[in-house]
Amino acid sequence: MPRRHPFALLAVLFLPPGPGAAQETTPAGSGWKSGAVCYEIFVRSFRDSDGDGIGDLRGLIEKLDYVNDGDPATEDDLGARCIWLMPVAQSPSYHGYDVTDYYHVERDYGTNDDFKLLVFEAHRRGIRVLVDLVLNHVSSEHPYFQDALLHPDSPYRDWFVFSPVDRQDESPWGSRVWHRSEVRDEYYYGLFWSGMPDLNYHTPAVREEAKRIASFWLDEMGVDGFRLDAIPFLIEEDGIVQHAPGTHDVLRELEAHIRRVSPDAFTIGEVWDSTGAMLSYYPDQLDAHFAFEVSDAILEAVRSGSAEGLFPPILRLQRELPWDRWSPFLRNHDQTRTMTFLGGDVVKAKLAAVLLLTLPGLPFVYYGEEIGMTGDKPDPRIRTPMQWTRGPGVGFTGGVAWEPLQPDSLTADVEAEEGDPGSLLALYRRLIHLRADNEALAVGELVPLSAGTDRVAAYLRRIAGGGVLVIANLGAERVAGAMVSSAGGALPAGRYALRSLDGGPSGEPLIVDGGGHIRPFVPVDGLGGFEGRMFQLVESDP
Ligand SMILES: [Ca+2]
Ligand SMILES: [Ca+2]
Ligand SMILES: [Ca+2]
Repeated sequence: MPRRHPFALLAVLFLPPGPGAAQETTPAGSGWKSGAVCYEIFVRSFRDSDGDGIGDLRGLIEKLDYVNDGDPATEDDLGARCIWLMPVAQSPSYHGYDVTDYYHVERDYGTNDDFKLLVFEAHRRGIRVLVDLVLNHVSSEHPYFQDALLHPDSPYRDWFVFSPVDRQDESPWGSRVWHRSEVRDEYYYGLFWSGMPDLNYHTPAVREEAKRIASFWLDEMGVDGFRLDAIPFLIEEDGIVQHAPGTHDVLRELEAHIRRVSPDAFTIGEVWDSTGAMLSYYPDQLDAHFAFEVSDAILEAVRSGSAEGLFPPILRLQRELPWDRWSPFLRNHDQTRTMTFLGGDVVKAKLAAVLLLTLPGLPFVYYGEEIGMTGDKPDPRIRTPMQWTRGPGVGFTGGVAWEPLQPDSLTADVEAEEGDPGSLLALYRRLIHLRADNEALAVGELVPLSAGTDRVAAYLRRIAGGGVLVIANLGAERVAGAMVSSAGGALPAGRYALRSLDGGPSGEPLIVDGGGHIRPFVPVDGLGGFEGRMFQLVESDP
């Protein structure tokens, strides 16, 4: 369904044709997900266009060519096909997860027209735009909550949950959820903190408002979908505060509404929990969810040097869900950054990228991970300004950055890594473009192989007629001659050449017997510490 962008006509009239103008003016169909990688951006920290030290939408537009220049022939961009913007609606906090006005862009970031221009410029490059939708709660400064707090006869009283007594309940992580009103002798429910009163989704008007907000961003602002925050907590019922049956009903209702408004929209939810808990949100609610267990499994494999726990969570998702309904990632805006988690070892960070971008799912990359930015809690320190160049404002701002830069801004930045084919950034770019163009990496089935040792991860991404073989040394020590083999039914019988996909030498040919077993073979003489190799299987004559 074509969407009208009020800004689009103006932009067509007055802007020079962009790099992607000939390619696609509006992203088409759901086929975009095949081979796609999405990029999570914190607008406040990405690029400041006016020198006030705060990243903004105009700044993000300036950097869209970095994300994807819209030209499939160039590979000096990241090549992401979608961006998830952390909250962009008005909010009193730096992070934006407590909204005061769902219908206006945060002043620090720009105007609604700036946002529409961003969407136009993103679409011109084939980039889809997802925005964070925070529906569990509002800011305690939201006018509706203020009205409900001040006036017992407010029409918004039942949009929130009040109690005449302190009910002493605790959140699943042990914090107080009832907060004393400063206005009257009563308490209100706010799962995360007193500044974020929960909306009451038992109230039909609240559910209608959530739909109106979704419609506004889809129709008026032109977005391609949403990342939905903290969805397990939407409804409280019978003392259940997460994964309550009513929460699933609310999501079904909301998703059906989004489908009606925009059939091609993509929705992905945050269920920061076990895979089992996450699977309760299928098949008929949001499109996809972040696979936290997969994230942990990849990083743990790299950190521990053992493949033992790597495949089970991925195989479970593969059994239960289509590949485009779950998203692996390394770290997000709530977690210690990958480089810090891996002890500052860039070789390990490279291996983690190889695993993330050669395993199944629809992967997400948090901004800055691709240049190896560091960062640990508290939260503002894992959301620091993007490091574009060397120098005082690191190309992020001409003023003073809203949050002090990381110490590693002296050593890790886009400009320096762009000039180095051996950099982490160069690797991310190669892997993302490779995934975009390689059917097996995009949609192939994961088939774990035996490598005779947990220190080596070996797997196929199988498609009809072959696929891709990945072999990775998870340890620091060189591994010589890892012997790879498989159970039956791995591949059709035959002989396959191993054509390198990573610029390294070809591998030894692979032979599959009549039972589909890969006969034990040594694909490469040796693998350096934390080295991963990728090969295209090419069926050849015996
Ligand atoms: Ca600014
Ligand atoms: Ca390109
Ligand atoms: Ca709630």
